[in-house]
Amino acid sequence: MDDELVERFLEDGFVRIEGAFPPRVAEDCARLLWRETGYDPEDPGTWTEPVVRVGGMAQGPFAAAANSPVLHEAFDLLVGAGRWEPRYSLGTFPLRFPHETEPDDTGWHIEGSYLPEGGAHYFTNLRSKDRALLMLFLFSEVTEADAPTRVRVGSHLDVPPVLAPYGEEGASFLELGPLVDAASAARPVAYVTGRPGDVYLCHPFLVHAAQPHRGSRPRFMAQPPLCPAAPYVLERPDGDYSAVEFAIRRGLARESV
Ligand SMILES: O=C(O)CCC(=O)C(=O)O
Repeated sequence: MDDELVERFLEDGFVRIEGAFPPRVAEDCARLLWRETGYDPEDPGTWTEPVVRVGGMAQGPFAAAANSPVLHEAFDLLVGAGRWEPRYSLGTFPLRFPHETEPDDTGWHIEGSYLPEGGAHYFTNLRSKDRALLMLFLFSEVTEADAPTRVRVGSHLDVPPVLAPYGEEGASFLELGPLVDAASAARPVAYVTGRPGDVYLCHPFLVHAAQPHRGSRPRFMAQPPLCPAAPYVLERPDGDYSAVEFAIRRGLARESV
């Protein structure tokens, strides 16, 4: 099972952990998130914006969601034991509401991970500085009708050659967006669907995009990073690469498939 999870992650760039945290915890989180929106869950007339972005949330249920034994085990498998930082808050939350208005944040991209000194936008570099994983936590039932995040399957392998020329300095997610979009355009698309309590663990370079919500049920999700305890290393004399590092090397054709 562990080998299968790692293989799927290497190939697809993500794995879905079903029931990664209890549905009761997801319900508690959703209740706290509704409170942040100021909207009435029972009255769609109050859902005035297509997207409400909620920042960090550190109440107990969010810390519980991020620290289940099954998630910790998966972090060890994908990032390496002792190489990630536990997190006790979650965020940000792009909460999507059924709406006629087109949201302005549906482009294909990878996440920015760190703010360079004096910079205005988040950057990413080939070592994925400051981001061990991209994680997608579901707090509502998400079907294809509920504006699931779109992901390009295997696109994490297209991104290392795009990042390599930028070296250690990296580039902003704004600059990288069109480049990673073009590099991964031929990949098949999958949808981040599932039940409250499911978590998708994604390679930091997985190309993904939001979409407008034309359904009826608000979609509640968090997309926090897992932060590294030690920087990723792409040349290890002992060959002890994590799955994330191994995939970056594979994208650079330093590892055979
Ligand atoms: O809301 C979504 O489905 C994805 C949002 C996203 O990728 C982002 O805000 O960076």
